[in-house]
Parts: sequence; C-alpha cells; structure tokens
Amino acid sequence: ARQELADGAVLLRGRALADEESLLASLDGIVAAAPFRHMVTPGGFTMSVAMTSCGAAGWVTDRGGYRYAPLDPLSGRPWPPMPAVFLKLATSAAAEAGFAGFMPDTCLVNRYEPGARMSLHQDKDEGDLGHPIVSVSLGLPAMFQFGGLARNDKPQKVPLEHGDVVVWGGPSRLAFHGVLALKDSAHPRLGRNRINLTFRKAL
Ligand code: MD3
Ligand code: FE
Repeated sequence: ARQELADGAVLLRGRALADEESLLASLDGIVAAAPFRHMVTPGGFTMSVAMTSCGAAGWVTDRGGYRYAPLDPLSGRPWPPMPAVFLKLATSAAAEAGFAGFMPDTCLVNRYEPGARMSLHQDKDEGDLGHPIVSVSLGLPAMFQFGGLARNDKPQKVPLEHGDVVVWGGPSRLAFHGVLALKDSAHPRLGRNRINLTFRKAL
C-alpha cells in the first residue's frame, strides 16, 4: 500500500513488518550502549520524548542549541553504529518512494510513552536539506500532524501504526510536522511505548 500524502511524502503502510524482530533486536543493542534520555531544549524545557541515536552522528539538544554530535554526550563515546537492517530498510524504502541513492548517516530513535508528544516543528539541522528523511513507526499508534511550509498552514492528521514507513522528500522536506500526545494503551510487542526511527543524512 503506497499512499502519497503530499508532493514528495510517501506512506508505505506496514513496510517494516517483515523486519520487526530484527529491528527490535538491533534496537536493544543500541539502547544498551546509548540509553534513552530526555534532553533539554535551548529554551529550558525537558522533552517528553526520550531519545537516542546510532550512526556517525546523533541529534542532540541542550541549553546551547540543537545540533548533530559525533559523540554521545552521556558516555563521551561514539554513537553505536547503524545496524545493517536499519540501513537496508531505510535505503530500500527511500528508493521505492523515488529517492534512490539515499544514504543516511544517522538514525534518531524516539521513544514515546503515554502523554508524550512532539510539537509542530521543521527539521532543518541537517547540512543538505535536499536529502529525504525516512521514518519508521513501531509499537503504539500515534496521530501524526503534517502541515505545510508555513507554521500557520492547517495540518492534516495521519494515523501512524506499527510497521508504517514514511518517506519525506522534495517539497515535503521542510513541512511543519508534529505528533499529538500518545494515548495510553498496550502494544503486544512493545507494551506502552511508541518507537520512531528517523533516518537522515546529517553530515
Ligand atoms: C515531515 N519525529 O524526530 S517522524 C523528529 O514520530 C520527528 O517521532 C516524529 O519529527 C516522530 O524530528 C515524526 C516523521 C517525520 C520526520 C521528519 C519530517 C516527518 C517529517 C520532515 C519533514 C516533514
Ligand atoms: Fe521532525
């Protein structure tokens, strides 16, 4: 099921389901080396979403700003490497959406517990905004908000479920987007959690 949400934004429903167990096993390895943490925004707010990363750099925020860092600030060591199953899923999904050759160098792992949310924002901390972003949703469903290029554009609501993959490129790359507060329920495999893997070329 290939669904075009907007120009350049392609939803591949269930695209990650075949890789579910190997994605989750790889995720356990990442979290063992680089645990989830709640980071602080430049404005001083602690994020409700807990995060970690793998790959050559990881997205971090603190009072000093948002950036990609080559070392995990918690450990002072490099982030865990990008697992092969992550890379293969991201590159093949991007190719199916029309972005052949996409080669991410980082995966941000977001963990939502009930009540966690992400307010409307743009992703523009990457060096070259010509590359798409691939996102993989696992665990509890979430209501995703997908707006336009202006903060005021009324967002469309898109439910994202376990196994869904979305590729955001071209004119959609700078769209405002966010995630509504996660409703409390339990997923058979992930319990009271939603995990989102966000693949980017940052460097
Ligand atoms: C649309 N994460 O980490 S992924 C983020 O579900 C982030 O955790 C959300 O937004 C989450 O920055 C959404 C989907 C996503 C990612 C990047 C986008 C959608 C996007 C960039 C442009 C437009
Ligand atoms: Fe984002």
